[in-house]
Amino acid sequence: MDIYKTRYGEEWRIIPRQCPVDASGKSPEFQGDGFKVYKDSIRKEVKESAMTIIDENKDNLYFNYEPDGLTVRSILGVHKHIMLEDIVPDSVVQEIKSILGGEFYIHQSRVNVKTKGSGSGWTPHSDFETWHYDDGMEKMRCLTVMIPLDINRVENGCLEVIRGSHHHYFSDKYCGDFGHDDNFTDQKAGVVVDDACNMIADLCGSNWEPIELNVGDALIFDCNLLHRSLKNNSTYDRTNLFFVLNSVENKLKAPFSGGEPRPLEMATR
Ligand code: 6CS
Ligand code: FE
Repeated sequence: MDIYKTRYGEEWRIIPRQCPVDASGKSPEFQGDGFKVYKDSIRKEVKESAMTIIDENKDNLYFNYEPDGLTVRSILGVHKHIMLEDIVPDSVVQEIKSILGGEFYIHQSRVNVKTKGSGSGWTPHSDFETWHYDDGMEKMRCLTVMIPLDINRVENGCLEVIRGSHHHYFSDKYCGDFGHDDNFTDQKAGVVVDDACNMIADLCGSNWEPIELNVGDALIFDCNLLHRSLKNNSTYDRTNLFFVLNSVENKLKAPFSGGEPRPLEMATR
C-alpha cells in the first residue's frame, strides 16, 4: 500500500506523517523542529577543496541548468569524489545514524549553485514528496545534511523552512508529467501552494523563517520538512553542498509514479 500517495486526483491534501522522526529519541530538537544547525563544525576551506574536486571531475558529474539553459543550477553525483566523512565531523554522522535508526547510504549528492544576480529560487516543497513519487522512496527515513560553501543570508536566497512542518505531508493533486530535468530546473509537480503552506503553518503554529548560516556551519533537515528559497538578488554567490542520507532499510523501490526511474545521479539505486 502507498501510504504517501501523491500527484493524483483533483485536490491536494495534507495528511499526518505516518513514520517516526527520530528513531532513537535522543534528538528532541530535530524531532520537534525537523532541522538542527551545528555552528562552527566544518573546516572553513571547504569551498576551495570542494570546487577543486568538482573542476577535476567535471566530465563525470551531472549538470542541471537554470531555465536560461546556460547557468548551472545543480551539480549532481558529487559524493563519488567529495567524501562525506572528510567534511562532516564524526559526532554529526553519529547523530544522523541515531536519528535514522542505523546505517545510511547516499541517496543523492549535489552542489546547488545560486549565482549572484541570475540564480533562481526553489518553490515551497518537501523533498520526500518527489523522492517518493519519482524515486520509490517508501518511508520517511531520510535526511539532508547541507554544508554552506558561501555565507547564506536572506539577500542571497538562503534556505527558509516552516519549523515543525515535517509532521504533515503534502500530497499533491495530479498536475501533469514533466521531464525529470525540467522539474528539477523549475518544479511544477509537488509544489506546495500558498493555501497549503498557510494551512501547514497554522497547524505548526509557526511560519516561514530564514536559516542564515556561515561557512563552517552545517545543517541537517528532515526529508519531509517544508522548505523554499528565493532568487539570489545579492552581489555574491550562494553555493551549498548537500548529501542526502537514506536508511539502508529504506532502499528505493520502483517509482510510485509508475514511470521510469530518474538518473542515478538524482537517485542512487
Ligand atoms: O528532485 C530532487 O531530487 C530535488 N528537488 C528539490 C526541489 N529538492 C531536493 C532535491 O534535490
Ligand atoms: Fe529541496
